[in-house]
Amino acid sequence: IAYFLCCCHFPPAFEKPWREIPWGDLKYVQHYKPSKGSVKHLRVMLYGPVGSGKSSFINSVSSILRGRMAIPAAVSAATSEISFTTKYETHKIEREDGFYPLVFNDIMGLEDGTNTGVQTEDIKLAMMGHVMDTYLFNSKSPLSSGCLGYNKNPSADDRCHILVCVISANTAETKPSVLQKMKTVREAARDLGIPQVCILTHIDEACGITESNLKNVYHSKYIKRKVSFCHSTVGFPMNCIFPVKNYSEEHRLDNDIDSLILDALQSIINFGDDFIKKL
Ligand SMILES: Nc1nc2c(ncn2[C@@H]2O[C@H](COP(=O)(O)OP(=O)(O)O)[C@@H](O)[C@H]2O)c(=O)[nH]1
Ligand SMILES: [Mg+2]
Repeated sequence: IAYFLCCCHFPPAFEKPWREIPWGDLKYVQHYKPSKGSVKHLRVMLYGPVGSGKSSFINSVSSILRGRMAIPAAVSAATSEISFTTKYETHKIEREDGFYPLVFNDIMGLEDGTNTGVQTEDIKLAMMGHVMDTYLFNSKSPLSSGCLGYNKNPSADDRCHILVCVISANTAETKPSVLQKMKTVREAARDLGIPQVCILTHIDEACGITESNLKNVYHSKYIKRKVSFCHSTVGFPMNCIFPVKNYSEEHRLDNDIDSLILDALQSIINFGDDFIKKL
């Protein structure tokens, strides 16, 4: 159906890709160390609407780095409207000698309405490192100083070093109230000087020629339109928006899936590390 839609509305493909097809570098990610010795790990915070693929992105990165499928973060059913992740949890990725110096926080999805989903106030506190690991977000009342789960003196490791907005290329449109919440989160990050990138997920489901061959991603006019949309509506520079396909139903690793994710991850690490240098 996606292919049909793509084809009906406009010719689906550019002859020349509009961006070079990346060959993400696994070694770069595997050998990364925060450039400041006092910082144990680079902390990546993911936010975005429910079902956009935040947990799947963490799982995908984990699988790629471990060289096999891994399921550390619970993935919700595709149709779920209510967010599944309510706990503020740091996801670490194992390696032979311990853990990678790269950790992820998947905050509860941003939902429609004011009393559902995680409150943007809580997201700000989390970015500053004030939310303790395993804290259960309460969608009715934000965390405040003095509460259990409030970290009064966050270390450089507790802070978020890069914010990643996760958007699905396969949803018709994001509700205005959710867009508004996303804007608030971005503005808070901007005020804290935290760098930001955007990943555009579900590119397989969204576009037929990309689904049939992931190498077509930068040939697809449909995906380019989605990237331009993120640029104009959400305000990210074009070169900070990365189309990816998360692992969802595959049983084995795939080079093309890995490449796109590693390409995004390399920028996530570079920008995050720039922030660490300034701490
Ligand atoms: N086809 C496809 N499915 C995806 C992709 N990313 C996530 N999914 C699926 O979308 C659903 C929601 O993903 P999840 O990671 O739980 O979203 P979250 O709410 O943002 O954490 C799950 O069924 C995933 O398997 C993707 O890039 N392509
Ligand atoms: Mg999730």
